[in-house]
Amino acid sequence: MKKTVALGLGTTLLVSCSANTQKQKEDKSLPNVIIIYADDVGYGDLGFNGEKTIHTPNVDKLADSGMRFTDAHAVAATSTPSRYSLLTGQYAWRRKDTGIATGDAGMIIRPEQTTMADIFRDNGYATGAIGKWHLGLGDTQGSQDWNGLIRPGLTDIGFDYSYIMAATGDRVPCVFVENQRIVNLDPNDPIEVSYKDSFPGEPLGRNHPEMLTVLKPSHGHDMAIVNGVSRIGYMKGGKQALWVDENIADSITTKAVQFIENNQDKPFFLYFATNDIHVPRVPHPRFVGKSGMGARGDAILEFDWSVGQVMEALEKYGLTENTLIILSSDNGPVVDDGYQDQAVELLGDHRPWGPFRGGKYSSFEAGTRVPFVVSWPAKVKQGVSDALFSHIDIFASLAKLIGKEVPAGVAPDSRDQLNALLGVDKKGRDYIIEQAGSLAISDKEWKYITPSKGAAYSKWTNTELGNDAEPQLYNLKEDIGEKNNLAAQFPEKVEQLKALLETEKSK
Ligand code: NG6
Ligand code: CA
Repeated sequence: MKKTVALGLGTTLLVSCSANTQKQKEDKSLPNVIIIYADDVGYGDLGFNGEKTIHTPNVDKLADSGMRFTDAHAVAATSTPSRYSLLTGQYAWRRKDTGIATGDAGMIIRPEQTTMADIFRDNGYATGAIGKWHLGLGDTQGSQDWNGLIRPGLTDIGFDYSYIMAATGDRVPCVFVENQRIVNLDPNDPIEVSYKDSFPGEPLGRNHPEMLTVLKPSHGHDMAIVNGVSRIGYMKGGKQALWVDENIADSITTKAVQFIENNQDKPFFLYFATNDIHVPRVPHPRFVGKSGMGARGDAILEFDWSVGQVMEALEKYGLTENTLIILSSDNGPVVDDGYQDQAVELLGDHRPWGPFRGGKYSSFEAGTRVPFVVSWPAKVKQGVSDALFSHIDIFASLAKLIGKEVPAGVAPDSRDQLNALLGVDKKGRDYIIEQAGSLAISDKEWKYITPSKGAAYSKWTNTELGNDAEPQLYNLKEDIGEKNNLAAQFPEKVEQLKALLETEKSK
């Protein structure tokens, strides 16, 4: 953007740098913003939360440099609804189509919606999304042109640059998509993707266990075979474009570092969503065996390495001081999520869920209470905050930070909690809503989980899902492990939280 500055004596000077670059240099309140969004990393999976069982020096250094939160929550206990809510500021449960997405889902966030990235872009920031996407691409399920420009795509929802995995590591297509085109695709070997029908002649995990030389499923994941690992969904062709699982962290981290390098002179917003530690966990050989905990622990070390690379890049370009980093996870932890990777056998004393009950998929606390760090050396003090915080508020808080008014109707559920985010207000929200099999609401002291007909326990993932046909009420102050259901003893508290939730639902 060129800006004409009027000088005295009628002279005009053409200033070739963007207005915001200048603004940033003068005004330290306009920082770069990076959201490092881990996948399935639990509250207890990182060293800074007191876990002595795993060594995460880079993440711990980041936590030491800023504010560590003890009561911060992803919006949901699985990926798609959490990510949808984070980027749009709307609770995913307001929409029916925000459950765990297939790899050929259409764009769940529609171009006409205003995302967090739009807010940054409209304010002169360079914006990028790198890593796991899992929010659909193209218009409708199965209609994408995987061999051409995939539209609509991330540029339609605020991201200037994108280098993404369409869904998850365990879902086809197993390729990177850069600026809406599959990377390294040979036009003579077009790619086909389906979540309905298998492709004749293509071997499937369920029929060819002998081809599963890298990982075998423990449940599900018995369709397309890519790199000796069977996945969810069917695909054919595109051989040259297939990612190498061992190199995913390297590939996306390299792109994140490049993005920082390319945009070092202007304010940028980077959504860096790691593949670690989601299944299939196939870390690079340099991490294999290093945690003593098998692939899951090694993937945590790989995540830590990625964080270290980002921090190093900021240091190198002199951006550490004025870059705000939010590090968190999309949902709580799971140990066996569908592959025989020895995560269960080698877990030892490690407690991915920390002191909380449940895990990924669960209405109990470990479903959404996730690691959360905010580092911004120029503004955020070092310390610990017990503020009640939800990812739903990151949208409005960051908009406030960069001085951008959120237009009416945009991010309807997101509230300005900037002071909590920056560690100044140690109280945070009055209440948060957590989404898993059913909705739960917590005012920090009390938590109410709405009755649900869902299973109480998943034997596949060995998770207590938190579902119960009866209302559940826990006192988190005295019973952090949610062991004693006090609903019968405190009916008025149940009624109060239930009414609050109903009011939110009717909005
Ligand atoms: C489940 C998958 C699990 C994981 C999850 C989504 C099976 C048996 N399990 O359906 O492996 O992919 O979906 O995880 O297929 S998330 O973190 O992206 O929400
Ligand atoms: Ca996840």
